[in-house]
Amino acid sequence: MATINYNAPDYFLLDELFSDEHKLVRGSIRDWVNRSVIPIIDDACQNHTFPRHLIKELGEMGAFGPYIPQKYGGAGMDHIAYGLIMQELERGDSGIRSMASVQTSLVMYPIYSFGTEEQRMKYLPKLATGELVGCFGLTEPNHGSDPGSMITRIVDKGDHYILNGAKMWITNSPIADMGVVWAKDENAIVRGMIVERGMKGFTTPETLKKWSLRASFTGEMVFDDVVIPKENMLPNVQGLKGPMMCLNSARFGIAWGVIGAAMDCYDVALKYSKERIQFKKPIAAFQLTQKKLAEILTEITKAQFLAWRLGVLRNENRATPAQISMAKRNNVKMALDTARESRQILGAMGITGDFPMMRHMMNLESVITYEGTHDVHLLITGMDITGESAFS
Ligand code: TGC
Ligand code: FAD
Repeated sequence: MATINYNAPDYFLLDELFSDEHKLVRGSIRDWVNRSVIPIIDDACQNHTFPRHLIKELGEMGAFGPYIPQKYGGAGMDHIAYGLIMQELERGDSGIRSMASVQTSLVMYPIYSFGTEEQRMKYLPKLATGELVGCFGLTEPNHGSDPGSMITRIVDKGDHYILNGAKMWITNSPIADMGVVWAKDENAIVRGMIVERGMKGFTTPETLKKWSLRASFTGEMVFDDVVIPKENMLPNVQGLKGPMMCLNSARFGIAWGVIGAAMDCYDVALKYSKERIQFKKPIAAFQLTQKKLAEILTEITKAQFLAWRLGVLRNENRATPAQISMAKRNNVKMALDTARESRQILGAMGITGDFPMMRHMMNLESVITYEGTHDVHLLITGMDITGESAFS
């Protein structure tokens, strides 16, 4: 069943808190998702491929770098607009949202925040249109939750650097034209740099057989004595805080995005429950179905308010990393629980590709793992409130 007749749940009239610009951008992305994503997304997932023709359309829709200034090809909008775009894209599929959030938060953001003016002008406008696709290399085969222990290294050779190492689980690496990569220098300081496809010794093998985010490319980044020109180094940040600041932006987008997946599941389950007759009654009339629907809507509503308040704070440059962690953790778990519960309302029909629940549920298993696992975010909250780090 296509979800084009979508009724977005807004139980507490949150719409009244959004500006006309917010509603306009949300509406245009929602229409685009109805038109370009919903009709093809199940096939794309079944075929384990990202619908690459959507990249250019995403660029035209302003989904890449919405908060980046217009001078660099972005839309110069605020963080709530970014969040709403992520929400609408993830209603379509987490893989589509991943494409846009990696391009925005993990590629455009670091080049804008830590790059030179030349780097900004060279890459950002083309990333904004989708002419260039980027990726972000932080995780390594043996260093996931603990990126500070990374072993990928750069060595300064005077007029260039030599990069050696490997990154794993990298969204878009198999199709990316370039990547923002994090590696340690001779002094064990984390540095960010731009690596381009075609550089000798740089390969991006694809990760296959995923049961999650099937409409998204994932792969490795392997560096074997890759020559990195000096002008590709991001000069304006050093240390782990560089990649972590990118993650703040991406986690913020996820906290909003997953609400879209949950809203989709709720809307489909509610409609189905009114149409499906068992024991001569719509299943919506049974108390246990009502309990599921009422609890789902309650949790969606709480997540919507958390995201909205986080957006206000981020617009005022007051959102802390720990607040972002809490919102990412809470909202992803809410969306995963919603996908599971709403799938049950559909009974056997819920396991088919005619409905979106299983696809969202499988996608959300990645979302609850990447950008910091559920438990890592709990420990970040624990550290913030106790002042004690459970990591080291
Ligand atoms: P720790 O000693 O706590 O911190 C080291 C330095 O980093 C700073 N920092 C932050 N700065 C800004 N924002 C944050 N959120 C920050 N978190 C830490 C910190 O202040 C310190 O700075 P300085 O100047 O004092 O040196 O670091 P730790 O080694 O103990 O690790 C802590 C921990 C667990 C919080 C962190 O490493 C973590 O969050 N781990 C999870 C890793 C993660 O999220 N990886 C994501 C990879 S990218 C990805 O998944 C993309 S998916 C894309 C998609 O498809 O959508
Ligand atoms: P591990 O760190 O090995 O963790 C395994 C388990 O141990 C988890 O349950 C974790 O919570 C737990 N654990 C670890 N440390 C602690 C602790 N201190 N206390 C308690 N429990 C702990 N990375 C990128 O850099 N770029 C990308 O574009 C990217 N895209 C991704 C796309 C997909 C589809 C996926 C699945 C991952 C992607 N990642 C990416 C990697 C992702 O960020 C990591 O998978 C994640 O950070 C967790 O690392 P790990 O898988 O190595 O798990």
